[in-house]
Amino acid sequence: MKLNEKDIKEYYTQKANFDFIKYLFKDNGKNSLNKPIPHRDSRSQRNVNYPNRFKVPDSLVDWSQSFPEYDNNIQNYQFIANDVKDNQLLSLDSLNRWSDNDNPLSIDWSQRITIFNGFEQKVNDVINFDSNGYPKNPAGRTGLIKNGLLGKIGPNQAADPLVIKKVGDDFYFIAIERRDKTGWALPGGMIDKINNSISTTLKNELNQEALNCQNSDIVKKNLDNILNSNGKTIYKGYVDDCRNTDTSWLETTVVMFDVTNYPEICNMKLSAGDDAINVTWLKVDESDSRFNNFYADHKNYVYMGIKSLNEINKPNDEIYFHNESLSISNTLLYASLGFILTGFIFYKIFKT
Ligand code: RP5
Repeated sequence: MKLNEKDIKEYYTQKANFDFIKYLFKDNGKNSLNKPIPHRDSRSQRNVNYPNRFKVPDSLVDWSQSFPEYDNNIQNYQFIANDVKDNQLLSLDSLNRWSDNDNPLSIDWSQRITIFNGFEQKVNDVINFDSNGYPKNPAGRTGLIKNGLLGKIGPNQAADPLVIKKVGDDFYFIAIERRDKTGWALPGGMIDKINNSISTTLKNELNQEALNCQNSDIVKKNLDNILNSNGKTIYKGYVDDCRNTDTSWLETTVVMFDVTNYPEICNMKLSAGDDAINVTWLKVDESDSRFNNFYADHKNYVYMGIKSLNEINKPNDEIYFHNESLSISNTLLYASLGFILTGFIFYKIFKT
């Protein structure tokens, strides 16, 4: 099944995410709406290690828009980071090899997955390819081609844990400051030969980036129990990551762990390690620049998590509104029936 560009665009602009931001916040979303322009970070210079990208105006992100100047110049905007080139020298079966050879024709795309509409699909079923055999970024043009800093051609799968707690009316979650100087983010990581599933990636990344310290055995055991049983998948799909290119991009699975009712987890020691230089319980607060400039689409995932928690503990006002609107429609229905019946009686009386 091939999906057309319009379907893909509709899905990846994640319109629904913005609607619930409006629903959640009193500012009607004006300040919370961190990405009014889809696919913004993927066209940015947020990653300082990236060369300049070819400028792509908002209106020409979509592949369906003709952009001859882009087509004529984009081959001059190639980038493969040295880390990737070095890794490409390792043997393909080495445990430390995470990169593809720079030859898309050597890849069996029916064995690679992309997350589309929240489901895993074969890349060759839903992704379009360019004339050189490279898969085309489903969210559109980025101003750069080849791997950049990413290992895989096409989708690169990651996983992100959202460990969240409610304190009074406020929400806090575990956030890390990324070592690559791109800001604060969820403590996620790539699924690779070592982190070879979503669940091991979630556990390993959380442990390495945020819990790089001694916690008591009881805390570790409780955390393990939560990570093993209490997760809720809140998002699966494309990530607007500043490392994306036209031919390599990130996709993630975000799993939420609500630890509000586990005081020992809420109070456990956090300590940054691995790819993180800082870690904290970050408050969901737009006036905090760490949260306001949160990495990639991660802020949206936090809001999606809160929305899902609010739905579980929803106050009755929505239900009340629903009943009220139901009773209005019932009133209208009964009034119209009454009107038709009266008309019918008059008709019968006057006819006789
Ligand atoms: C993001 O990059 C994903 O959501 C995940 O958080 C992260 C994975 O990359 P590394 O942190 O391993 O660099 O797009």
